[in-house]
Amino acid sequence: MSELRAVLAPYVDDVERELRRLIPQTQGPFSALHGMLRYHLGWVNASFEVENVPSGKRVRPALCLMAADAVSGDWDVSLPAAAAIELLHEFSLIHDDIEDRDHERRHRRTVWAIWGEAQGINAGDALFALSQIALTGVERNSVPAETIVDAQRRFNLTALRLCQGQHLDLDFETRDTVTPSEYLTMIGGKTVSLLALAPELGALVAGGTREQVAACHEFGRQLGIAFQIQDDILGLWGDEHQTGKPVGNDIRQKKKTLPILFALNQDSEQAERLRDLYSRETLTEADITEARRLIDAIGARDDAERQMHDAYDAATAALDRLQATSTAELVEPMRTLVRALIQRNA
Ligand code: GRG
Repeated sequence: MSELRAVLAPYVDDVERELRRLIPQTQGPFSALHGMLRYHLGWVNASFEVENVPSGKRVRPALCLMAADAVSGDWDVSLPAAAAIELLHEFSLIHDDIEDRDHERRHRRTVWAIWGEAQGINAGDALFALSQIALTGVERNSVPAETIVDAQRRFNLTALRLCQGQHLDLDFETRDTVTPSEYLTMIGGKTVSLLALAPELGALVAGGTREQVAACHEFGRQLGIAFQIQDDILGLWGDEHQTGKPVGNDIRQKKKTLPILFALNQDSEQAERLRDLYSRETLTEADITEARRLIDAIGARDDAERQMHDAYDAATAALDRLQATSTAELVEPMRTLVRALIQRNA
């Protein structure tokens, strides 16, 4: 992951500065609420003392700034949009942790696990409100009013898509059968929509043309598809020392990821055996080893890798379209990001 962090590093300090301006440490009746938000962002510990812990990678705000730079040679103008996007992402993680009853995120206890569900929901809502306020900050950079309204519409449409994706994901948990196509619709909302919005909004606010904004959206969309499928591949065949997750964990938890769904939906004896294993209440280590072998033998890994590479290729093609009206030098960071993501093993 460190290579990816290196690609994102040039943007991270500016993003952090903007985020810290939006969520300052305060005294008085609301200091604990701000403390919860600052805890989630990785700036303080649960006692609200300053502590440097691994925060999110800040992929989305970096993408926003890369796209702004690509169309205008200046990413400063889109900084409020980059912060807004990160806050929307961070808010969705707080609520996601509550909905999934997850006690840990980024190797730390989740907000709701420390302060309870009601305060967790409220802290998430505060971040959502702050994300909207953050976006209006582009006003100080003389962005035209109609562009701000357009940006707000795209921002909230994306928030809606996140809810739609989350709705499907929650629904899938209670269903016996889900098709790969349904899965791709779900990730289109839950993961891909925000990764598509990030460069789209960066380009829009920086004054990009309609074609440039569309190329940036498509770049982020394809990158998001590839990113999620790669996660699914790493979840099954990644090196546990690199991913930090035990081999076979996705199967143990009976997750419905793309390769697993591909295998479960085949019409063969091997798929029948896999469906039988997946219908069990709990899976033994031997069951997990057998399930992994079956998923591979059915061709699910090849299928997922093909779809991942197709998406990375489509992301690169979108960059070629962007470069037609920009310069190679300004588009290069986005190409470097694609290369770093393809090589990631965690
Ligand atoms: C927008 C009103 C509104 C509600 C949100 C809870 C919810 C509805 C949606 C869930 C969205 C969600 C949690 C998607 C997961 C996306 C994902 C791939 C997260 C991991 O992204 P990374 O790897 O994480 O960039 P870091 O930790 O680096 O930030």
